Amino acid sequence: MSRSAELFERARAVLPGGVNSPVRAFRAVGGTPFFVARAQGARLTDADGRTYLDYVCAWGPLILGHAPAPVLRAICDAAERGWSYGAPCEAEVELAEQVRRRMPAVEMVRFVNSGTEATMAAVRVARAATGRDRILKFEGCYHGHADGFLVRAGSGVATLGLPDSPGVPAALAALTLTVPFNDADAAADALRRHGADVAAVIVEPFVGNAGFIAPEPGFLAALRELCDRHGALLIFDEVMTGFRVGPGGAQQRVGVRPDLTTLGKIVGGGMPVGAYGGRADLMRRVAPEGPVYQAGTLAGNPVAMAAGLATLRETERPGFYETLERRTARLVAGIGDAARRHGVPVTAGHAGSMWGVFFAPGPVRNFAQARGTDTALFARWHRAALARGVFLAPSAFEAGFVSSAHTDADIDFTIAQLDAALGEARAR
Ligand code: KE4
Repeated sequence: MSRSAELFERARAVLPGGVNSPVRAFRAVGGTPFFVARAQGARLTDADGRTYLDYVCAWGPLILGHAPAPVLRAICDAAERGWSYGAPCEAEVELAEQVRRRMPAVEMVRFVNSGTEATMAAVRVARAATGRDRILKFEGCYHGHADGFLVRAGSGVATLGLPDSPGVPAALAALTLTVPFNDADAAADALRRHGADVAAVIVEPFVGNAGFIAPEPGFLAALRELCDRHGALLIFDEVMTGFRVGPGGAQQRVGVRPDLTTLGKIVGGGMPVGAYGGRADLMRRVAPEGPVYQAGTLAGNPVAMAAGLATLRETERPGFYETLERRTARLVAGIGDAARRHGVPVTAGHAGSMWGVFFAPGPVRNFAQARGTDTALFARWHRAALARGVFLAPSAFEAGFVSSAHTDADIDFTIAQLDAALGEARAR
């Protein structure tokens, strides 16, 4: 028995499913998850000494790859000054100023410990500001595991094929309206019927939790216009896209200004950080300046702030995003070419260094179409890729990522391995 298998057996005795987050259990792709012993750059090494080129990148935070020297140094320097103060420190202010500089729509920001906390709090602010209770989300979008969002959600909810989640009161779920992504007419119709009660429309501007699905031209601008027409607030959930699809996130890439933005992942450089922010008039409602309560023992943690600051600083190097986007485009094109050579229908796309592959002729413009793709082939491809040393997200309903640690040689190697893996997967 491998060391990972031994660890997984031990883990399942004390951790539900043997993991601390469902998607890590490989339920959708089969096989036993490997346990990581160490990680460096673009590679993970498991407990049995096997190494993998990593395209999960901790589900998005590691845009610089694993343990980049500047971030490691910042973490160590910060930790030597103590690692939890329970009182404000300069790093919190610095990171907030960096976020505002990169995303001018985020006039004020509050740091929390996860993307889930960020979206929970952003919706609370929207409900307080509008006096309304309903929210509108899009099928297949995942905004964390707060009750109101576990309605036709993506990511692990979709991966495990869960209809929604037990434990969410029907009365609460009823406050969440859902319509298909990329369907502005459906959103308009929902707001025509319920607009007077809708506090906010929350959207992943580029979907990464139903697989990768890009917004069609005009879709996000239409949501902006609909929110203005119905007095609802527009929340861009940029936990995944923030600082990933471009220096200023999706809102800069598509030129649509949300009222509130949620962040996570990259903003903490892989340490536990989430953030919500936006219009100052809305954020000034947050305690202690206003009455909307939200708090957190470890919020603004100095080591996490240092990791976020060092990460954002590295992404400002000349050509950083251009190089990432070029390598990602090459990877996605290589996968598409391989699939066509194998006679496998494929729909592949990317935005910046966030990418995804569906085995279907396409287009895949929403979650229903994503669910109609060949997820069984994806699962076989995942396993064959893993055996060849390439770690893809263990679900067709997740996105992939490229980091600045992935070299052109890594991309070439990956294309060759994924080509062979697809040939094997198709043959089965
Ligand atoms: P966290 O609470 O996991 O930090 O963030 C929730 C969240 C909110 N919004 C978006 C757009 C997200 O992608 C996420 C979390 N993403 C998943 C990956 N699909 C996290 C991975 C996991 O659940 O283990």
